[in-house]
Amino acid sequence: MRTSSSTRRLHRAHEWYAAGLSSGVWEPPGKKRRSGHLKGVQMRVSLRPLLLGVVALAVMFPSTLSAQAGPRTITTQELASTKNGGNDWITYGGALNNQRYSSLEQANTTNVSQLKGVWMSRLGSGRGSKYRFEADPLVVDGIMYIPTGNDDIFALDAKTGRKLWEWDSDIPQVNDLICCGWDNRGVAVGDGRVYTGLLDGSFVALDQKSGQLLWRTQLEDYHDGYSLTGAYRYYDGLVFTGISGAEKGIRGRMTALDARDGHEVWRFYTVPAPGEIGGDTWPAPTDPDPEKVAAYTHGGSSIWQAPTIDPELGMLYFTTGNAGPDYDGEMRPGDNLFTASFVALDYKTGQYKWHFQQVHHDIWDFDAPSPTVLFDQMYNGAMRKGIYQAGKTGWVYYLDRTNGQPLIGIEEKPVPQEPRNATAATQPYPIGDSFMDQCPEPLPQFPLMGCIFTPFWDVPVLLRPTGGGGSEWSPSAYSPQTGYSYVFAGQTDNTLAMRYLPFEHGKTYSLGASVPANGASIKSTFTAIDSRTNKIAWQQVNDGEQSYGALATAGGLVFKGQVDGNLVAMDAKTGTQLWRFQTGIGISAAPMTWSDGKDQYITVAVGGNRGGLTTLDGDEVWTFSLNGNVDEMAAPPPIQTKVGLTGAPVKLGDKLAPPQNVFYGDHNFEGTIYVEDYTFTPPIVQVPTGTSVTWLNNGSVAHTATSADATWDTGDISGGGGQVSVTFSSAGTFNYYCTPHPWMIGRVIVQ
Ligand SMILES: [Cu+2]
Repeated sequence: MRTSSSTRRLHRAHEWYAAGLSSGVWEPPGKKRRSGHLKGVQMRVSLRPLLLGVVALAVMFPSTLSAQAGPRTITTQELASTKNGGNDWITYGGALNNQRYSSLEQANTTNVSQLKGVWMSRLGSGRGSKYRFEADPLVVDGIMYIPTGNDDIFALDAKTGRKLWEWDSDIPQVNDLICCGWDNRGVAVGDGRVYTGLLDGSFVALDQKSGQLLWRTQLEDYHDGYSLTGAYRYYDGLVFTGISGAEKGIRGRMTALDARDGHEVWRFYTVPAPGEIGGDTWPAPTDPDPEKVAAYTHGGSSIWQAPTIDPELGMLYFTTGNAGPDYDGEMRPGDNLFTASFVALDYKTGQYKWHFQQVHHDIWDFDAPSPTVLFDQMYNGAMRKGIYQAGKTGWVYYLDRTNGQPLIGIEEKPVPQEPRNATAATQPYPIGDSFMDQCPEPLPQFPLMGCIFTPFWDVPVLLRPTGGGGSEWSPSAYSPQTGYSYVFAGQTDNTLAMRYLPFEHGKTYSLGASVPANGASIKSTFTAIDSRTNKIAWQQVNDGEQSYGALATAGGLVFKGQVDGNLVAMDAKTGTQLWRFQTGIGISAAPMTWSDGKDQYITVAVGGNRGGLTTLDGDEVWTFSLNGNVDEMAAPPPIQTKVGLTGAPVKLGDKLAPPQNVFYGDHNFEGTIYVEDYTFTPPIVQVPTGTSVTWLNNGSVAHTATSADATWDTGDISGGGGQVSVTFSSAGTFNYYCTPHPWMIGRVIVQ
């Protein structure tokens, strides 16, 4: 039985800002009411009658009539016949094909410059640096369903942002086994229920009308490293979910649950056992090394996304994450199916249909987290059923979804070898253009560098792309109007080296080391790739981290939310920017669009935790239309455009969190800063006045820790275990560097 956390509820307040409130009267996020949600909202409205515009007046008589009559039930027939978003947005990505394409065209290239905010609603959930706000909402008959990074589910009146119900997940707040931020990328609806996976490894169904919990199925125990961080799909009486945790020693799978009661109907392991299809791409059971024999049991292959479904072919499609352990291939010689792969299954039975592996024996964290997209296109005079996915490699892979064969051509080519990391002899190279530059810019501290598929072992190699580059989980959009795929990429350099860690149950199982490439530029691309040729139609190169999610419309537009807080609209044919709106907090979610039958609306979740020099807490949902009258907000602090010192300081006793733990596993900071060639770990520490801080040099050459204000200097600390301590007797913030290697930087905050 669930118990409600009353303490946390006290801090939860649904805040709401009506149309007509200009940015001048917008209240800062810190001001929270402690009254009940609905009461607070109604009070706010009645206190501000003069500020309310025409649209806001509708809020005083909330349009809950549809809710009282019961929300419309999404049926399998409607899902099967929906090819793109229309008045409603009934499933993740707008349709089972995940195209993120809407037939709405009221907002178009001629008038999009007039778009303005209609409402902004603060959900009072999922605020804080550990969370991400990455979901696009569903809209059914004017009711919006959206999850937050804490897996709390909200139903909002889509025209006003007013809350109709909230389901509080009450997931455990102490869970350091979630890989990449607390998030939920989108719920599913169908048969009168709302479905979602939770970070604690369970899956739930709620009553679509009331938000009441109907059933809960525990897929796995989160203490074992499993979490559900994806988006979810309902179809034909089944709900489909992947599972994450490849960095924590899990074995990935796709699971189908019965939508009525949550019992498991089938499961498909994305890491096959010996004797199963693909089982021979992992070490054999006869291998003399027991660690290798066991490799498949924690072989990773997370599924980060909602699958796509072709109702006519009866197939379900998804792509998979990296092999476990990341970066260390010596424990798992072989191609390691079905990691970093497309997989097609019979959706009713989970039976294997076909697969296509993007990266053999991945050692670079080149998993495939962006969602698959189904589309139809002419090739050589014939209409073909296609599927594509934008990879972390920086290529789009266009395949025939009936059989997994390339539509344009993908060549296996020999790649550089590193026998100690058991590298694959060849890798697939799609014919056409990559949507990013696949080679790093030189940095003085890294004599070893290389373009895509360059291997590494014990010495850090500067690489592009790596795990954060190419297309991240960011959903692309596909426009049948242009035939273009709109894809995102991080164009950032990173370093990789292998560091062995044995598998330990319930611990980080990611054996690479990543030395910060201080001074490297952080750039990203947004590219229209022509699905007929896999060539670039147009491309933008931007400063800062990649954005997360696109929307294409029949109005000839492409929308994207940016980490700098802007929602932008572009001409889908040319990429010309036609409209921009500053929401005030970074955006890490895909926009979507819907209509009340009269006006077209654009909605986006604004979460803000990415790409900024400071942590921006966000829990806002913004909705726009041509009739809106809410103005832009002030811009947030500038986004980071160079790799350097960022993030929260590590205090005495704190665990070294990723990426600081890449060399040192699950160590705590106890006053010792580890020096390597060429990095300080942790880079930013905070200690009380009077603390003695020790620099321990595990590198091979001498380094120093030299205060930038010349108040202290360790002098040379010899490699191979030399150490020097400095006692900080007065408060201050000390930036320091290594004299012979000035790109090595750190900070000591004394309080
Ligand atoms: Cu140095």
